[in-house]
Amino acid sequence: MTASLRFVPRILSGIQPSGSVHLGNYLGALRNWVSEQHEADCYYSIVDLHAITAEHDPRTLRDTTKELATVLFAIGIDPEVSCLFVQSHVPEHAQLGWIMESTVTFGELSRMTQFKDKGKGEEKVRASLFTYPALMAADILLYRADKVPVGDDQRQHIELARNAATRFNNAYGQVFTIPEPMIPKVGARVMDLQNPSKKMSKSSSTDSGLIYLSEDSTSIAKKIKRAVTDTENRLVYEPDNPDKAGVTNLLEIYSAFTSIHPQEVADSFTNYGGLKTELAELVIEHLTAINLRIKEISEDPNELLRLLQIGAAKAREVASSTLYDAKNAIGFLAP
Ligand code: ATP
Ligand code: LTN
Repeated sequence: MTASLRFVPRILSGIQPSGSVHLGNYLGALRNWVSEQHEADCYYSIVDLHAITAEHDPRTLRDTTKELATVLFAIGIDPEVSCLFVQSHVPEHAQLGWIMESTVTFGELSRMTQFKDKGKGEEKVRASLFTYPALMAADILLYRADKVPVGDDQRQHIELARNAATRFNNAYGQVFTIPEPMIPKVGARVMDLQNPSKKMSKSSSTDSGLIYLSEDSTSIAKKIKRAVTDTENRLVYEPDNPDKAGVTNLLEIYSAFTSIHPQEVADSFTNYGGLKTELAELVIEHLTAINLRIKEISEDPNELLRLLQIGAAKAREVASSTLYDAKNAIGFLAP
């Protein structure tokens, strides 16, 4: 009898411990991390090296790293199935990061829109914010990942990782797998509730436009009720109409939670108030369950650290083997 061989894809993704997890992270990326666990060989990283590309406070970084690990286990990352690790526990990332900085060009990095948005041409901006996409390429290529689940804002970075892998392979030999982005159809870009022309972001200056995964019900209801819409009170789904950005965002969040097409959601409500009330109920129902798990996991911090150590050991097995191949291909003398 011949065993049927099924190709199991490798997945790698990352999230920065730079603030609390919000609905954009969840609907754009993290939900997929959970659902992919039984379909693929998954490696998920809390990318703390990326979190020091902007000004930061060391104590806060340690706390948000633990908080993020807790949230990831709470939403359903299963340590028995997937590998969840902290990036700085796996030193191979920084080493391959340098090799990737020597693979991509200044011109390519200069074209990254995220740098242009966050760096704003300021003199004080950290050099690592500029080179960060090279480190992100290393994060992905170390695991020879086939797919990378991310929100739409990361599309350009994945393209850079693909170009870097192709260039390296052509120059020095086949070492890396060329990764594909995995971007959800709905929820790929959740917008700020107060400023719907901007994506919901941890680094937003005010948090009234963000819904955090650990937020309480009263505050969620209040934020959704106050979400900016428009003065027309015409409930239609017009994703390309910038004047309708607020209501489009609410319809798309509703759709992401229910799998009902945003157009159909729009047809089923007569006014913004009704849509907001039901959306708030949906979000609260979903997040209450996650919050209960967060509380349970927070009761045993040592267990959390133990699970992260196991994750790092598993990640290093794969990462060290790829790094060895890359160093050898590029011409470094083996010690
Ligand atoms: P910042 O906005 O400060 O850069 P962030 O909120 O984007 O931080 P990250 O750690 O950079 O958080 O992103 C984690 C994942 O969440 C990435 O895959 C990213 O694409 C996704 N993501 C972030 N914001 C959104 C959003 N508003 N809508 C959909 N996906 C998002
Ligand atoms: N750059 C990403 C976070 C990130 C990442 C990664 C995502 C760092 N390394 C590897 C996917 C794969 C961000 O800012 N959201």
